[in-house]
Amino acid sequence: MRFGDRTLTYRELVDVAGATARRLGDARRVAVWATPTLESAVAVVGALTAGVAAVPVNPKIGERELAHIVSDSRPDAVLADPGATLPAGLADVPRIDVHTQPATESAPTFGEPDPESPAMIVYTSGTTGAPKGVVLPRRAIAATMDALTDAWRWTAADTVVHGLPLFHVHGLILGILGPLRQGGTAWHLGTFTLDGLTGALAHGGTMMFGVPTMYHRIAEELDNRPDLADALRGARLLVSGSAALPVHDQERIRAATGQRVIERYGMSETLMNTSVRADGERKAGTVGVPLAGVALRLVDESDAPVEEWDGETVGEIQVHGPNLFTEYLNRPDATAEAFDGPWFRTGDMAVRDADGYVKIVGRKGTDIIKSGGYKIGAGEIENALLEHPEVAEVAVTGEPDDDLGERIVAWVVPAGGRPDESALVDHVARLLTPHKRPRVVRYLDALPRNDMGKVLKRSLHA
Ligand code: MCA
Ligand code: AMP
Repeated sequence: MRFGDRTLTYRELVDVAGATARRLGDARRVAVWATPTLESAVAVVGALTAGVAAVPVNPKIGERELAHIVSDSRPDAVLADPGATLPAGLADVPRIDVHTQPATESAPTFGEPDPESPAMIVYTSGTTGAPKGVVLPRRAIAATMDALTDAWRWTAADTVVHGLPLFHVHGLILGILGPLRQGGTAWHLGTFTLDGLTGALAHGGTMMFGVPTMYHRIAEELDNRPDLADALRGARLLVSGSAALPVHDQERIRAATGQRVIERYGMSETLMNTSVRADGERKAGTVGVPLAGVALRLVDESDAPVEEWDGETVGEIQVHGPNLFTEYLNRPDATAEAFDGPWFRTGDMAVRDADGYVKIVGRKGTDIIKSGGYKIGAGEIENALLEHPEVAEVAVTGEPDDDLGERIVAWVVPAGGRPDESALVDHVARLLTPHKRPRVVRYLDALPRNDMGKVLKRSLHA
């Protein structure tokens, strides 16, 4: 495992993660202050070793969102880099500093916990309310990893390079645990930069994981960066996920490097569902075919299966398989609503080609925004803005953005005079998290509403 210049061999990781595991005692659940550091990765491997569920927490999290995660998940401790300053919202949670110096004591042995026991709880936004804790059992993580091993011809010879955050499935489960499952190398860049990426791919990286915003930034720079183009050309596999990769960016990367970036499609609740296979046809604009063990169907509005594989008939994607989560923590109502029998309702709308390739065409509702690969619920931002004294009414939408995929727009009816845009932006960043801040604020005298008083979001952009 490598973060910048700091590395741990497998032998060393077993020692330091084992030492961390030993300190967890009879904890049931621990928070991990998920800075992009070796300490965070060791904390998660330590918790997994001990069979204690880990709750990764965004280190830029705002006070309201942190309070929710702490009260909802009730961690017995928080694992952190000794150098990290923790916010007041964690003051009542015992802190365990994670050390990465291999110990001299012999490694303890831990039994393998029940495959159905929770490995991780990852918080994800919904259309309304505060984020929900997705309980991921060990079985789901193992199943998704093994399906990707097959689809990507992923081996111990691979070094995965990325600069993804460690508090979501993409960066943490795929980007750190994935390489460990293979016996290969995880190389985290600390933060995503084109220089860091170029250096890592030129010095042994064989695979890259990124969100479309990262590939867009690569595509924008390729003409000026022959070193970056060379580094990408030498990689075995470039993988994009978390949001749709525009065909235009994929084409620009292919023209400059000869590499066709492959897309895979997943969700916090389902881990990975589909992928273009490393050894399959690399069709642009599709998320490939269902992974081994994953059953996938499209359904119409009455949940009846759409049988056409004609590339035209749109349906909602439903999935089931060993890759699925167990439940939303403390939310049996939301868990029940998310399923149709064994089938999980993804809310993603898609078509299927004659050869089975899935193409995502949109989402069921307007209230989920994907910005920079982060999933953001319009409702949580609206609630935060309504707490601002200068806001009378508000609607939040996403609109297309070349860099972020979608940018968050807040449509505000002021309570009195027009509030300062940066005050509203900072208010959201402080309460929730910086990546949920509106990128644009537009002021209106009134929101368009239907006869029932419901805001007509689609007509806002018109
Ligand atoms: C800006 N900043 C602020 C404010 N404005 N901080 C406080 N208050 C403000 N008002 C700070 C930010 O915190 C950040 O700090 C810096 O300014 C730049 O912010 P931003 O413009 O938002 O960042 P960016 O550089 O444009 O980020 C683009 C990104 C990022 C790197 C692509 O969006 C990203 O990492 N996305 C990955 C999302 C992801 O992993 N999603 C997976 C979930 P600083 O510079 O210090 O950071 S989906 C998933 O897991 C499923 C299973 C799947 O399919 O993968
Ligand atoms: P999250 O809940 O943050 O895990 O985000 C999951 C959502 O990301 C999915 O429901 C999709 O809407 C979206 N997503 C993930 N991968 C892709 C992809 N390759 N193409 C389009 N959308 C994607």
